[in-house]
Amino acid sequence: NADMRGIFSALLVSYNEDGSINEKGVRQIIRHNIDNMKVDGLYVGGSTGENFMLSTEEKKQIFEIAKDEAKNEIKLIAQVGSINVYESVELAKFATELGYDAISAVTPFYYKFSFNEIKDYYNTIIDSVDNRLIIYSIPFLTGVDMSVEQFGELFENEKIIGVKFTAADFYLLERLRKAYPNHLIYAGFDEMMLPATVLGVDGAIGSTFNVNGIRARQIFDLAKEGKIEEAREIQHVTNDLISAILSNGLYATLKELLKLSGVDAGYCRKPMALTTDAQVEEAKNIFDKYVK
Ligand code: HMN
Repeated sequence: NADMRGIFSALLVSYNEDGSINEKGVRQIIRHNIDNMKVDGLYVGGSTGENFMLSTEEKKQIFEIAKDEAKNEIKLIAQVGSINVYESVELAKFATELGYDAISAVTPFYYKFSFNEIKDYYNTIIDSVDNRLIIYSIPFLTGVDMSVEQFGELFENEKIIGVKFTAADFYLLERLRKAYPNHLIYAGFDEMMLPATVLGVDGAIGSTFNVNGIRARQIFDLAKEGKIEEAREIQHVTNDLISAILSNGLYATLKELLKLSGVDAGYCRKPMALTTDAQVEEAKNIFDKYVK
């Protein structure tokens, strides 16, 4: 599974003002990631794609556009998780047939599912396809925390090859790294990429790589080479950028920054709000300072 290491952008999706998918814009975002951000792959259908607000047909359409645009230039991961596990299975089959390199699924959320139910969910999804699965763990949004042993139980299924670890728990990250040296671990918080890389992650999946992919790779590579001070300087600049983005509204600001790079990144999808004039203005300042 070493082919899946590296820097993956969590793909932003361009929506029109009425919430429909702007296909041309999505293609431009993908090209920007490949040509300018030089990413190794894309994580399609994640939080960043505003995926949990979409219909099954829309999710499929985005998987199709991404594969059609990226072809085999980079690696593609399809996030198919949903609390409707039958939808997840349908999407996993769809993405596998399209040729996606791996499937990922968020831990099922909203209801307080037991660990056995979570395990059944993952096995149901991945056993329905000839593919590999990456667990998407993001406790701050899902409320689902899993222990080292529970990850181990999920990893008993050989098709479950890793985890996207979107948490600030570096103790758990270190324990997972030690316990499962052959599984893939992706850092999920871009602002904590340096410490995660020092602890030995195999790659990173992040929203801000859509605009900051070059610095992200520098942090990753320098940290792997043990050049910690240089990596830290770039993490500092990166985090000035990320703090500014977070205070101005994450996805809206990322889209404005893309627009300033000539990419038609569109709007966010309801119930997320349309961007205000003040946000647009602030995005210009952020762009001039950190992105241009
Ligand atoms: C996804 O599912 O789209 C992303 O992989 C999620 C990714 O971990 C991002 N998390 C969220 O947006 C909740 C991060 O890139 C995050 O946006 C970034 O670190 C800024 O906090």
